[in-house]
Amino acid sequence: MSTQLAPAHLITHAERLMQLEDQYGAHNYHPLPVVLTRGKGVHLWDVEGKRYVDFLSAYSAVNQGHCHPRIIGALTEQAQRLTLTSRAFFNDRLGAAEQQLCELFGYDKVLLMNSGAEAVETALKLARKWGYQEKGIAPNQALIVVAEHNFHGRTTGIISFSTDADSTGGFGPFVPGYQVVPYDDVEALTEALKNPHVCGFLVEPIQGEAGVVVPSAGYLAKAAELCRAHKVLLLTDEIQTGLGRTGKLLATDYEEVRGDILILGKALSGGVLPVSAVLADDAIMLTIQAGQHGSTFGGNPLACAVMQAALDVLLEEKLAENAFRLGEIFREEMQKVQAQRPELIELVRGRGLLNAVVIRPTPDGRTAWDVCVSLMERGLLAKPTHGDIIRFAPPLVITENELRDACELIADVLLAF
Ligand code: IF1
Repeated sequence: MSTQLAPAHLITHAERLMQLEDQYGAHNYHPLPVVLTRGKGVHLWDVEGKRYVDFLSAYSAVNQGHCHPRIIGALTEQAQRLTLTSRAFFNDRLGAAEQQLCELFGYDKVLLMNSGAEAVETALKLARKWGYQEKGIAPNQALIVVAEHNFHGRTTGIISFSTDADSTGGFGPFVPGYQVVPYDDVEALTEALKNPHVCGFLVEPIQGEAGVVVPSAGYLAKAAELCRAHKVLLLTDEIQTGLGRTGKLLATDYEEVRGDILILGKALSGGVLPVSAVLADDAIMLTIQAGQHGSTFGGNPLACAVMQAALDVLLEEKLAENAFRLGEIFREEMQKVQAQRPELIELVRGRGLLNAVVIRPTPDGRTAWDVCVSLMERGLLAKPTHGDIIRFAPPLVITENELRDACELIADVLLAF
């Protein structure tokens, strides 16, 4: 049943645009009431011309900043030449892009997909194929271990192992073959991996959606050691934590851990179009042969051109190093605020420029959402997750001055709360 749109002259342009989304768009999100029209670097502008500093970065897809000239240049140049051939034929962009990815991350091969969920699904299929062909697991008996409070995407296959009611409610029946263990729990993981049917352990090095949950030091290294000991593949989902976001090229670099299957997405294209990638060595990647997996747009020339530019920007502008340094300043500034308002701020956590502030509900019931509305009114965009957690993740191109100004703004809002 569609609601009548209010007469245009009675509402603002922004309200009209929000109404259109409400009337004609699915209600699968609850956006903050801001209508954006332009982005550049760390800044976004709304339709009234107000400027904001972006502290969400489209969930870490815009690490390189909005509309980076190098990436947009690559997009527009390639768009005039060739956008899509399908993999039925070769093209002059894919091989070089694959080489750049494999050499940068140190893997034999890469399989390019589009969305993060597609890359996760690809990684799961690879782990199972390897489990049957190389580990000798009986047909259709392969198990993949996952962590509680995981987030790996929204397909029915991936939500089959989600522990989040919103992600799973009403979408059954689910795909079998998964076992959930508590995150950051070595004993539980040790027990689970003893099962000879287990072919893989899929894990986020830092749990993003769960609220930027950083595991104990050594957890990832121990998990990798347990996987090796039990001939289980370690699948590292770096779709959100990778590509400089946590202050290293990959979040697993903090523990010198190398996933047997590395999953990338989001900032792989600098937020310009969907590009995702699954990297693995030959023994794993070659278990999939011609005709056994694919995607119409996977590895298209336009995506390859954009991805190569996005990676160049990441490395040449030293975005991981910037994230590492500025992340320390951010947490230090937020911890000062926490010291002044311990009754409001439960904790501050994160790595690099992937951080979260956990808010306690105020006596009058205000929550992280209300803090985000106040931040928006002051010109900073951030999004709450799970009610009481605010994720702060600006583009990695942010300068120290811009970061310090943002910390001041956030402190003002929190201290006034
Ligand atoms: C939403 C947040 C959620 C991801 C990890 C795979 C994917 C994601 C670690 C799938 C995607 C996005 C999806 C978006 C909100 C955002 C998100 F954590 F980043 F905030 F949901 F948890 N692995 N994360 O974070 O990639 O298919 O979306 O390209 O679905 O609401 P995708």
